[in-house]
Amino acid sequence: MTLEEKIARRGPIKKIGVIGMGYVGIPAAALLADSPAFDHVFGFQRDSASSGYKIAMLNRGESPLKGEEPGLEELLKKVVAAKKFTATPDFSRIAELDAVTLSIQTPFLSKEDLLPDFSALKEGLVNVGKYMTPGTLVVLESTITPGTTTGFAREILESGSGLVAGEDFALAHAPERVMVGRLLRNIREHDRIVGGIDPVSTKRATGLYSPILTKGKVIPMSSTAAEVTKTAENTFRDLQIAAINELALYCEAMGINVYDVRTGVDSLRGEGITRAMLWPGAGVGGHCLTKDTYHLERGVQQLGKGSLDYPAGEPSLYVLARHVNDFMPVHMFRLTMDALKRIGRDPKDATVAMLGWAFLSNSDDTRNTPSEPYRDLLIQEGCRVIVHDAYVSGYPGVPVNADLEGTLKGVDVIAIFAGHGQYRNLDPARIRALTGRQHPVIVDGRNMIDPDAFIAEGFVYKGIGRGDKNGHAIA
Ligand code: SAJ
Repeated sequence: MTLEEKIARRGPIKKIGVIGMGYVGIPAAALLADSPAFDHVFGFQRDSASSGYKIAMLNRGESPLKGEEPGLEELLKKVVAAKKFTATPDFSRIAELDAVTLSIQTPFLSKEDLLPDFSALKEGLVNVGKYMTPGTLVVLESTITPGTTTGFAREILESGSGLVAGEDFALAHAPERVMVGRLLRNIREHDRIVGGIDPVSTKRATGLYSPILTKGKVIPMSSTAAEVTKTAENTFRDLQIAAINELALYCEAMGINVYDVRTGVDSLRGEGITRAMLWPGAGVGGHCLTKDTYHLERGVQQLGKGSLDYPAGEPSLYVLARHVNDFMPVHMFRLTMDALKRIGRDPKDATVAMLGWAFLSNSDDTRNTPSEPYRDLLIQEGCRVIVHDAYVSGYPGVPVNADLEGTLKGVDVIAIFAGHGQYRNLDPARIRALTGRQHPVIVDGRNMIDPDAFIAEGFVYKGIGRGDKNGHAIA
């Protein structure tokens, strides 16, 4: 019997499992459970010391995700009350399911050696392989190295179940494309890349996602093409950010304002011309752009097997982009040191207030925040550093204050690292009074303030891309 026949005998997908109750798995499970197309969704979460607490919270209809996620709490309450969603650590329930998705973190152990840490994903796959039955659909939503779905994922599932992918069960990659703060909207409205290991698997996976898409549509392709699509879209975004960051560094060196240049370049529109210039800044953080380039690099190394034709001795453009973006917190540090030199302040006697610890504006997400390397450099230099972020309730080893004015009292330097709305209305006179300094320093890493207003108030100003202001006369 072919896989198609086994799936036809099983009938439409009714019972689903989502492994990994995090930023990707929780909203996906809630939307699938809320769909009239499906009967029940299990959210699988290991009952570990660090994250076992999520199980009870979810079964009370509460979201364990920090930060604003519009509509998520209401939806969880609804599907729990309707008995359509259950969170559980009991992986044996997989035996009764038609489809299982895996949304598990895939960080890197070593970016230099392109060595990802797939241990959590492999553990999830082992659990699926142990209990899955013929005709089941398995979908990887995590961002993975190209070749993973047809590679170790397939092997682990086949050796655990004794079944054969493409004959006894369907297997696909349908990468997540969510951003914190708009998880539900992104899943509903973004087009969904669905890549099966074969057309039958693609068709079965399409049946899983179509019912929860409102504006988005399914874009079918092979599983490897889907893996490259996801890693490439983040790599290209990172490259675009590196391009404008490099331009910002050039503009500083040439004494001009990168935002004038950006407005100019951006004005060439129409006739299919797009000059999509993104925004320069203090760095690139998050769980995605900071690693997906390395998944792509690893993929071409593994799948390309030496057949890549590329200029000899030249580094990968994408990895170079990573290095430029990783340099931006270092540049912020150098701007800070320059400014302290201008006022003759020894860094060992200086107090720096960092505004923003989250990697993204108006969010509480601190994964791979570019604020951390900057803080580390300052501390190495002997500076005293205090951090403000109204969204972030805590961070291991870094006290984070919610009181802005309290944070600014008696400091020498204010460094803006996140684009939180609160930092757009900073009042130069009030802040200067709080610092009690004649010439406080302000380093703007997110183009949040008007340099002239602060310079006129006696501040020493530094800004990413502001070569027109960074050498200003001190008032
Ligand atoms: N950043 C800049 N300049 C910009 C845009 C962003 O410096 O013009 C910085 C941000 O401050 C942040 C980092 O880059 O530190 C990442 O920002 P982001 O807006 O890319 O946020 P992510 O990483 O949460 O979201 C990305 C998105 N990918 C793409 O748009 C191609 C999102 O759609 C993905 O779902 C997400 O990665 C993911 O999960 O892969």
